[in-house]
Amino acid sequence: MGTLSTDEPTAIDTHDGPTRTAFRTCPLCEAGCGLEITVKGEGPQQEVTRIRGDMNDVFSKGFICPKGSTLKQFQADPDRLRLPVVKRDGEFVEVEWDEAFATIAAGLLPVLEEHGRDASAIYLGNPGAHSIAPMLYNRNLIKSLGTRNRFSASTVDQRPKEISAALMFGSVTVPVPDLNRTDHIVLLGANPYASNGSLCTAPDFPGRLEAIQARGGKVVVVDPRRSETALKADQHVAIRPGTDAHLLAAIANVLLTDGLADPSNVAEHCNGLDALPELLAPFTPESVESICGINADEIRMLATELAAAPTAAVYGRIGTCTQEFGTLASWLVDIVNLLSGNLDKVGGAMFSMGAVGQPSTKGKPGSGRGFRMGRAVSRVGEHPESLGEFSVAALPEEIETEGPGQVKALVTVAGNPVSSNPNSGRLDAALATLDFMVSIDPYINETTRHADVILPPPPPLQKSHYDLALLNFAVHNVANYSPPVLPLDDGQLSEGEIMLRLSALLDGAELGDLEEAATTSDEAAARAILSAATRDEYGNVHGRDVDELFEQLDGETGPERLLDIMLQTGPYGAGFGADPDGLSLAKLRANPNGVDLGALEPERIPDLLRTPSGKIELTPEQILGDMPRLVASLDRDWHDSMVLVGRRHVRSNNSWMHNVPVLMKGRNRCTMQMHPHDAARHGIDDGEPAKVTSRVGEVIIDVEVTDGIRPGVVSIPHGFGQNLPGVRLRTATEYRGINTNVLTDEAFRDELSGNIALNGVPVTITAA
Ligand SMILES: Nc1nc2c(c(=O)[nH]1)N[C@H]1C(S)=C(S)[C@@H](COP(=O)(O)OP(=O)(O)OC[C@H]3O[C@@H](n4cnc5c(=O)[nH]c(N)nc54)[C@H](O)[C@@H]3O)O[C@H]1N2
Ligand SMILES: Nc1nc2c(c(=O)[nH]1)N[C@H]1C(S)=C(S)[C@@H](COP(=O)(O)OP(=O)(O)OC[C@H]3O[C@@H](n4cnc5c(=O)[nH]c(N)nc54)[C@H](O)[C@@H]3O)O[C@H]1N2
Ligand code: SF4
Ligand SMILES: [Mo]
Repeated sequence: MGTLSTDEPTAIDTHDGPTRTAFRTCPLCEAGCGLEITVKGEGPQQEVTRIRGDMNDVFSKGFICPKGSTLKQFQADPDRLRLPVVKRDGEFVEVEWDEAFATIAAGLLPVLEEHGRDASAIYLGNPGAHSIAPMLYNRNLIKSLGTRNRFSASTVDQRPKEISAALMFGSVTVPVPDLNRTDHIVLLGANPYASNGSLCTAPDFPGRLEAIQARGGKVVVVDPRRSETALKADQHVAIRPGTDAHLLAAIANVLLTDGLADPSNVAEHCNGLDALPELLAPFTPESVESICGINADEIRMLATELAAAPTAAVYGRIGTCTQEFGTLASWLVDIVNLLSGNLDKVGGAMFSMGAVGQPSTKGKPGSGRGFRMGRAVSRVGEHPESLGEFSVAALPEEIETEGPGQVKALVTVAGNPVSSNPNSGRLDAALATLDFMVSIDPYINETTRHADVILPPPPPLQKSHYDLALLNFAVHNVANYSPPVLPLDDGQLSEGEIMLRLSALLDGAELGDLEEAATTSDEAAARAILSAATRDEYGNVHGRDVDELFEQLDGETGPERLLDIMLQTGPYGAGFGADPDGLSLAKLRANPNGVDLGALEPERIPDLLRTPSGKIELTPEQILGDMPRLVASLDRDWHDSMVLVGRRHVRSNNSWMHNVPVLMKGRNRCTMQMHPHDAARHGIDDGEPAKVTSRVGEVIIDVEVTDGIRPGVVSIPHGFGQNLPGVRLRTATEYRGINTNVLTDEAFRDELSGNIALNGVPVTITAA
């Protein structure tokens, strides 16, 4: 464990002067950069005058991207909702909080009473993973709503990786590339120069890649596009979309058949090692080369170099997840890391240890109940559940299809599924038919325009922050808490309070009692976490009295109280006095630039395993069950259609930062990239519009002709196309963009996980 400073903060200068400096982790992407924020004035007159990278942040050390400083613009955005809005005669009207909750009680509760709880659905979006209140209180809301129809952005994102990791290791414990120490990295389907990384928390990911090169290592990028990251890499492998599983299976096969595999460091903790050669035998470099569009010698070389490098890590992200063979590709990333001798080793694929703990740090080390999925199926399409949710593929049909359990009411929290989910035209139409919809969201956008009530959370500068989820994927162990930079406005509710009051309403509390009921359920949440901790025989407060511990939490309430408990009972925790040097919220408050908890530790296996066998399951039955699909695809004609993939830009963040003028300046970024050969074949010139058609939809978009994309592939970024009736985003709606998810298809998905294949979508293109 690293050093814990107990010095009083010197930089947070909240005393009487007119200018002070505050520190806050940026919540916009997974990098979690530290921001240094200058605030002028006092009381309600306070104003943020400057935001820059925090040079003293223990993790980001001053790094910041163009989005980080725009928290100020977000705060000031006149389109951002300050008060709830309710729809009256088709128009949104601003109301006080009490009236908003009364409107929900009058509109939502009767629907639930008449049709039952399963006539509702909930959709949880991405910013909820970057915001402390949804992280802590989404579960209350889910429980209070009491519906089986639970959805989130995870099934248009990382669900395949969560499943493959949980099947192998027994809980959602995802290895991350040891960026800081590796000699060789292969990135598949990730463009950290734009995204700043994902399922791998690493502020200044680009700088960390350049440092690998500077120390004589090699960076290889596997991507159908010559992305910003590919441009800087030592080698770019322009793979055909959707064929990463084929490539990785062939690499694993070469490691096995050429005697290059050396999993000795973890072999004794593995089940299924012996089965791998036969399972992977169909995937030779020769059998996959024309499918992947990568020649067999290059595939062999990728394998040889992985084996030969002193340390190496393979990292797969969104391109490997949101595709047809997402779970197999995700599984094979870890198989290749393991076979090349790099799993759980310094410089290889390692495991983070977040300070709030995770399933792999709780309970008995070395084994557990393991992971189960498919315990329920959705009503209409019989989509299997995973991690308590159904695939978003099921959402539109659950709303459209009559019968008992038809979804008639929807709650969204930090989500914009009309923008982010597949076949968005269908979902958009379905949402218009709902009896009632509530959104916790700061904007009236593509999705929330269908809501009857929108409850706006305070903006980031007015709320506290701790990356509960993302620090479990960090390339260096750190902990960092940020208090709100600015106080709440008069009468404004915190996001936690909004969520708890909505839960209380759903639990049957009277309108006049919501505040008190919220307080009670927040206390119950704190006691529940304490109680679980005292029951953990291997934890640091085992056997202690919940009341005694609860008394010690004096002073903190809400998310802070829950966070304090999690920190104190976590792997570095103070344990309510058990270890005076350990972590607590007080310690984090005293260290506004974060606490360094040290480099990732090797040899976490077998302790972190939570499989019933106490082994890494290399060939779980679900994976074996999905392999025939991959084998069958070897005989498919992969050349018969143009396919669509996505991309991200550093100045854009999914669907919801397009209202920040400073980020939207410059040339149109919502273009379709197309190779010159394809453009010529289709008779389309650079800058001209093209009509793109898929099974489910059609768009017209400007073409950007570039040799930076594989022939046969076109790329359109997601998150654009705000220009719909009723949307109140003045900058975004003026932008020349379209929603690519009009084209993506809920029927085209990774069958095992239900994750949508947003990449590799067959499309037809004509000049428009
Ligand atoms: N074609 C294509 N589609 C994609 C992707 C792709 O690569 N290609 N990527 C997918 C991925 S990885 C993801 S994660 C999803 C994202 O999908 P979603 O999570 O559905 O959508 P976002 O665009 O992130 O929209 C977030 C919403 O949260 C609101 N919001 C912002 N901050 C807060 C806050 O602090 N609290 C609350 N309550 N609300 C807030 C915003 O106003 C917005 O309405 O999109 C997916 N869709
Ligand atoms: N600036 C910015 N940063 C973001 C976001 C954002 O919208 N903007 N979103 C955040 C979110 S929610 C997420 S999940 C992360 C995602 O972070 P990343 O995983 O890094 O996602 P992208 O930047 O979209 O890069 C994905 C790359 O995969 C390639 N690709 C597409 N299909 C395939 C395929 O079949 N195989 C392979 N090998 N490659 C393929 C694309 O060409 C693209 O270059 O980014 C986060 N950070
Ligand atoms: S990379 Fe940019 S958006 Fe992401 S956390 Fe850092 S400053 Fe924020
Ligand atoms: Mo995402």
